[in-house]
Amino acid sequence: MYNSEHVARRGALIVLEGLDRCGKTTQCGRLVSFLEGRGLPVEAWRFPDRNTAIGKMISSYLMNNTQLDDQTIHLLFSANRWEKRLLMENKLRNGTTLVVDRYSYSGVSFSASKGLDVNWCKAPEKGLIAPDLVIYMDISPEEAAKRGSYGIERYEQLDFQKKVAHSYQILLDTTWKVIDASLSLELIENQIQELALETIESCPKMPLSSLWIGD
Ligand code: Z5A
Ligand code: MG
Repeated sequence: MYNSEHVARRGALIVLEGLDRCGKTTQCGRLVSFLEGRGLPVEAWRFPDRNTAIGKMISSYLMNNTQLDDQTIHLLFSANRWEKRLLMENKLRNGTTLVVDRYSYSGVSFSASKGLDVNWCKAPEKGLIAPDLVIYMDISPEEAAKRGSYGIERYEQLDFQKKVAHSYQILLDTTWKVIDASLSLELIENQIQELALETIESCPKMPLSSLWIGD
């Protein structure tokens, strides 16, 4: 027989966002290791998830091997999140915290930077699970570009990254936690750990909610 003490606490949905090379993947890895070290159930996730059939189409597009119009690739990125929504929900409800490298905000920012309407871009994201914590790793496009030459993937160009930086500012709201991503790895890591622990502690009191419903 379960009583309330035995009901699993839900996990937190923690999302890291920011420009190319701001350090998202590095910090997601460090945060997951830190939380595992504390004995907390946690998994590292990333979007796009290039392992699915849709993810493979996205990957091919990013590597400039296939051409798609802007609307089509936008909807594929969104579908790539939708195909994972139920699994995410189950994991969160079972108490696993998910640390996610890019989410819907990347989807809208990148597509809006190509000139698509922001509200059109948001529409297919509505109803995905709303994050409990969005950390925006703030760095100028010029500073990020100094972190080694850009690779061969689409979007890895300074001019485009400047537009993406502008698009993120349109989405940014007061719930986001903005971190100076030009600081040292350790200083950033400490701030992220603190924010994550606070969120994991407080989020079980809040029900899971949906992204951008009512916008
Ligand atoms: N995209 C989209 O259009 N629509 C969508 O819905 C989604 C994505 C989800 C693939 O993303 C592309 O898809 C992406 C957006 C678009 N295109 N772009 N640009 P991705 O996530 O696969 O991209 P990535 O290859 O992982 O790169 P990244 O995410 O842009 O980089 P990062 O993860 O932020 O940075 P990092 O790999 O952790 O670090 C970069 C380098 O900087 C590395 O050498 C680190 O050692 C160094 N680094 C990190 N932190 C620091 C600090 N604090 N100081 C100094 N050096 C540092
Ligand atoms: Mg990355």
